[in-house]
Amino acid sequence: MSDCIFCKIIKGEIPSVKLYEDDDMVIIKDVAPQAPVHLLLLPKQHFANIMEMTDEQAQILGRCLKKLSALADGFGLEGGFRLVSNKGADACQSVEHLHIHILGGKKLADKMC
Ligand code: DGP
Repeated sequence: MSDCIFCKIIKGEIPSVKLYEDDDMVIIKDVAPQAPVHLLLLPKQHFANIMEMTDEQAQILGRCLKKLSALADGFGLEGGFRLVSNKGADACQSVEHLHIHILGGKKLADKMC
């Protein structure tokens, strides 16, 4: 999508710290980290959130999460991590391209909100 900031990051039109890339996704560092390790998993296909996800995109996302499980230790997440995907105004979603926050690198708060 031409005006989507994450599509531009995926295409390399906006710089980012890219830690991983394959045919399905990129994993980058979040520009405003909220934990010692704060990464974003960006599926390469543009869809705004899980409500807009097709069955095929759901399969791709499943592959991405499976791959993440193999990569996590290499990202400094040996102690565990939290996955968050904000959807809509109440969740304060600010970028309308589905993304999974990957948070860790310390003991996280035991309450989500
Ligand atoms: P959300 O609120 O779930 O839509 O989070 C969007 C996240 O994206 C937020 O943590 C900041 C991050 N972000 C926004 N713009 C950029 C950018 O240009 N580069 C990087 N690396 N992260 C960005």
